[in-house]
Amino acid sequence: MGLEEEIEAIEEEISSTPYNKSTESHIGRLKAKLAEKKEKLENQSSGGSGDGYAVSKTGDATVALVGFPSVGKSTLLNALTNAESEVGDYEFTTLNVQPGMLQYRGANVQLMDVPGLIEGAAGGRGGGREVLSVVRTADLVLFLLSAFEIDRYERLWNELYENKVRLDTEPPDVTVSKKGRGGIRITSNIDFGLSEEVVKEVLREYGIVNADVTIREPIDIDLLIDAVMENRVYLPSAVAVNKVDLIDPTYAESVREDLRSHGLDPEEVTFISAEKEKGLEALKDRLWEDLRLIRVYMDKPGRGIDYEEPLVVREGATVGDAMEKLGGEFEERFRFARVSGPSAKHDEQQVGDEHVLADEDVLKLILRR
Ligand SMILES: Nc1nc2c(ncn2[C@@H]2O[C@H](COP(=O)(O)OP(=O)(O)O)[C@@H](O)[C@H]2O)c(=O)[nH]1
Ligand SMILES: [Mg+2]
Repeated sequence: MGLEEEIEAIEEEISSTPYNKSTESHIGRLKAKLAEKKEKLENQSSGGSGDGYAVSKTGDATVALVGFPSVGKSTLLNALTNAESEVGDYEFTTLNVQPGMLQYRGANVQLMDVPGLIEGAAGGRGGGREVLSVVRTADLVLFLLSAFEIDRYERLWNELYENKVRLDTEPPDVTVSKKGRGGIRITSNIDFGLSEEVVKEVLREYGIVNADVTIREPIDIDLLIDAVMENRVYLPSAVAVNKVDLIDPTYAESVREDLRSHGLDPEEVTFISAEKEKGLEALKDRLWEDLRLIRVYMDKPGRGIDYEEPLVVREGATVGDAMEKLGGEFEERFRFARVSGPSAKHDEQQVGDEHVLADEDVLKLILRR
């Protein structure tokens, strides 16, 4: 039996086995085995070369633009960035990854237009694997949907899930520290929803026989597998609905209904027309928010405050992080900093490198000579 048949057989067995306390361990083992086999299949079909799609990450953040062919990805990229992406009336106009740089509030946000993510992409068909590898390295996934095909959201989401991209969720709060001996010891203050036997079965399936396992939140088998496997990526996502210029006002409510029926809140979605350049400011704003970027204006000795080209860092960044982004030498010569603006108690507050910055702070570094 080939790998693909083995995978199918396991999938079949899982779906035909009723889930209850007595079958839980068995299903746990099957799911672990399935994840393992899929991994193996992927490594086989990747063939090692991985050519052509290595678009390097540059700028302050990267957004992967994900959508079916012809939803308007190239049109949007052209409207938002300096890239020239081919726009076509037919499917598959974008065959390669197209990067473009969006300048917004002094930040450089790299937008990646990736070829249509089609069903089966996670299995390696249609260049989907390369698409997915680009997505995995992004800081945010932007789903682009056509107003007329909202239902495709689920298929896109599933492709990403299959490729171990977990959206809008934190890693499961489970730690597994492998040990030399002592068997598997499970510690938890809560009823985490699985029997200890299942946890052990799943771990054993991955060759873990000695470990301290701490479970701090309710989990299921899939989350447990996520916790054990180290190759899951956790990304935020946003949704834009394109081609709204074609929507008749009377049809708008049915689009909102469509969104709700696919688990999307219409209030959280950005409605745009890439072609008519409508809604693009709201979209940029949305990306900015979701990427959690903040601007820090540097007060440079002798040159004053640079409001033109802010240092762009992530929310939660400290003075130390800012220095790291500026480049090495500052950290070594750092004495203290003076901060004015939203994060400061008063103007020119003296702070150390642990101080957490906020959007539109003014930062002056006081360095040793
Ligand atoms: N009416 C309308 N057409 C659009 C819009 N955005 C894209 N299109 C058209 O949809 C087709 C496919 O667009 P394209 O950007 O190539 O889609 P891609 O395959 O996702 O890159 C082209 O004919 C575009 O002109 C829009 O907002 N409104
Ligand atoms: Mg295109």
